Amino acid sequence: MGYDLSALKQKALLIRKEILELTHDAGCGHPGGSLSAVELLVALYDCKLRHDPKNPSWSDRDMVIISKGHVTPVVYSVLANAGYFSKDEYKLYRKLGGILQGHVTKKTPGVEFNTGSLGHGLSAANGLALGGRLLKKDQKFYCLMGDGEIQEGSVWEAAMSGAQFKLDNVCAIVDYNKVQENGLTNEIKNLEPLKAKWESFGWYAVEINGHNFDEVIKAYSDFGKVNKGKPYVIIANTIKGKGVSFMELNKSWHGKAPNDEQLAAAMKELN
Ligand SMILES: Cc1ncc(C[n+]2csc(CCOP(=O)(O)OP(=O)(O)O)c2C)c(N)n1
Repeated sequence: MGYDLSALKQKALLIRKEILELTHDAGCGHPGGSLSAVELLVALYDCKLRHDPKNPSWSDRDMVIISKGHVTPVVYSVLANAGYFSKDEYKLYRKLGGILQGHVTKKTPGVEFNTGSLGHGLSAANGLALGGRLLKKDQKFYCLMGDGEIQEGSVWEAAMSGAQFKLDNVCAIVDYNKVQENGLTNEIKNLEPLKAKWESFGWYAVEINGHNFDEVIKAYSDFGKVNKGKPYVIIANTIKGKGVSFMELNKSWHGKAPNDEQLAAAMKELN
């Protein structure tokens, strides 16, 4: 899979700035878990996904389910930069009547499934993947989840189903940023040993640094090649709030917007 690393890094920087601007301008939103997922989504949309932003309902497209549906700043920025809709829509982010709601909905071109209530996306991805198989389509189905989210039992029911039905067209991505809404994930409900846990549920698991484009792209590139008969999970070690020092690993930036001064400080740091 050929790619231009410096262009990807530039894109990631732009997305980080837009995450901060979107939340600042709306006065609310979720910057922490958006900043941790930047490289995961940029690499997916730019290097791996079979999609057509001008024709979001193309019947042969790969599908991405954003199961951690609160991270709309990163999702909307990635989709707008891919060409799904105009950045003019940013003005109506989190406003009634706009297409960019606070949690992902199918009002937004490029969004496949409404979420916000955590723990449902993997089941949706499984169902879509079974449908794709029945229709004999060569589609792939991705599902982005948070580490706090996967403490939910419904995720592990879906994990069992994925293995039972041998859904090797499903790729789960765990944004393992170590922090959930109220504290450190492994202090609230320890996930370790996480890779072994997915493997014991019958998945092909890889663990990577989710901010390193080379590792992220290699993980996507291996999906579909190495996991015959098994669903595939990428456990991506990331940092909540990545790129803005005062937000990094700080639970208070889970769901809070930067004010004018904080935005200026964050932009200065990113620049
Ligand atoms: C079923 C459900 N319970 C609780 C919430 C409230 N909630 C929103 S985000 C969040 C924390 C999620 O943590 P994590 O999955 O680690 O997300 P990230 O750190 O990647 O933002 C919680 C508890 C919810 N949206 N859905």
